Formats: sequence, structure tokens, C-alpha cells
Amino acid sequence: MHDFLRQLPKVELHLHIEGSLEPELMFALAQRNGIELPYANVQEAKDAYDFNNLQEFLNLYYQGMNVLRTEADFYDLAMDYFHRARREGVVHIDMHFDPQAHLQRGVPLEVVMGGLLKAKQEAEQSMDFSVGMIMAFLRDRPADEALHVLEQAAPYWKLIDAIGLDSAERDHPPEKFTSLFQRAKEIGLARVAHAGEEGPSAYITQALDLLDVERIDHGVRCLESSDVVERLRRDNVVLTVCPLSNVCLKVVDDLRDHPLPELLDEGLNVTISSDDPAYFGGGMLANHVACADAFGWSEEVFDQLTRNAIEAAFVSTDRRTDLL
Ligand code: ES4
Ligand code: ZN
Repeated sequence: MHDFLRQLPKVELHLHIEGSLEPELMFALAQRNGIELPYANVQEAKDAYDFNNLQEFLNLYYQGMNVLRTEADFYDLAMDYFHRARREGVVHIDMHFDPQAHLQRGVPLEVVMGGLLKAKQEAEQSMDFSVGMIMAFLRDRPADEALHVLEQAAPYWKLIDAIGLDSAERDHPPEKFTSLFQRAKEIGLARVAHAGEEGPSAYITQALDLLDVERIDHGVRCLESSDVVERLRRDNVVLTVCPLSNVCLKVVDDLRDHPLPELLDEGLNVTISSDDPAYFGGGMLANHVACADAFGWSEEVFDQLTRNAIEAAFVSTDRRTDLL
């Protein structure tokens, strides 16, 4: 089964590129940019990745990305992950990135976009790999700031596929970003949002009704409401579920208690992703292997999950045909 999973051409729909920053690269970039890290060495950083909830993770995630300063840093970050993913059998990634987290630190949007787009272009040319771009907005920051950043990104609208909504979910309902998502739709961008990770199932309905999203990132808490489950099934909404992330952030106690099998039994459109592989114990292969071990799924289940991801990926029609 592990060999099957390694060679299975996998598609990842939910990946924060800043969450792919491995401690080794963090140290290399800190040295290159003359930045002092709060860790003495790589092992100390890894030992600090021990979270009780989403906010504890986010604190280290925002701290870690402080080493990203130049276009070359963003290029190296993305290329490092693309190569690692490709070696694990990943053939497509829809990549979230968090411009506000960089703008806030004085890193211009052009630096972020320049580095990430160069890595995307190079990977697509040289390694049978494609990359979708999801400009994500931080839900724990003001809605008017998000709108301003979206307008500032006008030169890049044609180069991105979608907008997303991430960061601390509790007390930051989708409702807060209705205007932002309306504007994105006007511009012609697709829309996705994190909902039902730590937040209640009502946030999933809000994201569908008010933000008009075509995918829900996480969504595991939908099972708390049979109405929400029914809605997701009726509209065939894709859920980008991140099993190891949910264990690391204590959304579930143990992978064997994870609601993934129940989501499948409910007939929902489930996919598997890694979320923040550098922080949550591994990438796409580790997530697939962990599910095989915890749930005893057959090859057919993994084939179905992969088809679900291919059908929902931000790719051209030609590329989708190649992947199927
Ligand atoms: C995230 Cl796991 C998770 N949830 C919400 N926002 C995020 N940003 C990066 N990882
Ligand atoms: Zn996420």
C-alpha cells in the first residue's frame, strides 16, 4: 500500500506555502538575511512545534515566516517545497499564500509575487508539475485592509486563480468578508475559505451563502449539523481535509478518531491535503500513509479522493485531462 501511495499521482488543494518552510531552510534564510532566530538550532525549532490549538500554531507560523525578506527567499521557499512534493509523487498544488502577513512586516507585494510566480513558472516548465495560486486573506485582520490589498494586487489578478480566507477562525465569521468576496467574484477570481476547522458548522453555511465559495478548506465540523452535511452533499462542495493538521492542532485527539471515514460515508466530496507540512509532521505522502494505517482504506478509496482533487483543482482543461 505504501508503494501504491508513493507512486499515486497526487493533487494537493490545501497548502500554505509559508507553512512548508522547513527549519533547515529557516536557518539558512536567517543567516543569509542576518536575522536572529529564537531557536539555537534546527532541533530546538522542531521541539517547539507542539501545539494545543490553531492559535498556538499561528503564533509560530507568523514568527517563522519572518526570515522571508527578498524575492529569492520566496522563490527558494516555493522551489524547496515543489521539489519535495514532486519526489513524493505530487503533480499539482493549489498554493495559498498570505500577502498581509508579509506587507505587515514591510515586505512589498511585488517581492512576494515575484518570487512565488518565478518558482511556479520554473516548476511548470521543468518538472511535470502545475501550481494554482490562492491569495489568502487573514480573517483576524480588518476587512477593509483585505479589500485594499486585493485592489493593490490588480497587476496580478490575471496570474492568480482564487482568493482564500485563513488564520484564526473563532470570532471571525465569513460574514465579515462579504464585500471582499463579492469584489473577487466581480474580478473573475474563484473563491475558497477555511471554515469548520475550529469554528462552528454555521461558518460553513455562511461561507457558501455569503462568500459564494466553491470549496471549503477543512469543513470537518460539518458533522455537527445534519443540515450542513445535507447542503454540502446537495451542492457537491469539495472539502479539503488535512488529517495530520487536525491531529497536530487537536481538532481531533487521534487520527483513528478523525471524521474522514464518516465524511466519506455521508457521500461528501472529500480530498486530502497537508496544510502546513513543515509544522504538522509531513507532506502529502505522510498524510496518505497515515490515513491508510488509521482507516485501512483500499486503493480504490485513494483513487477516488485523488479524482475528487483533480476535478476541483485550479488547472486548465488540458492539464485536467492529462491528470485524469
Ligand atoms: C492555517 Cl491550519 C490553518 N488554519 C487556518 N489558517 C492557517 N494559515 C496557515 N495554516
Ligand atoms: Zn489551511
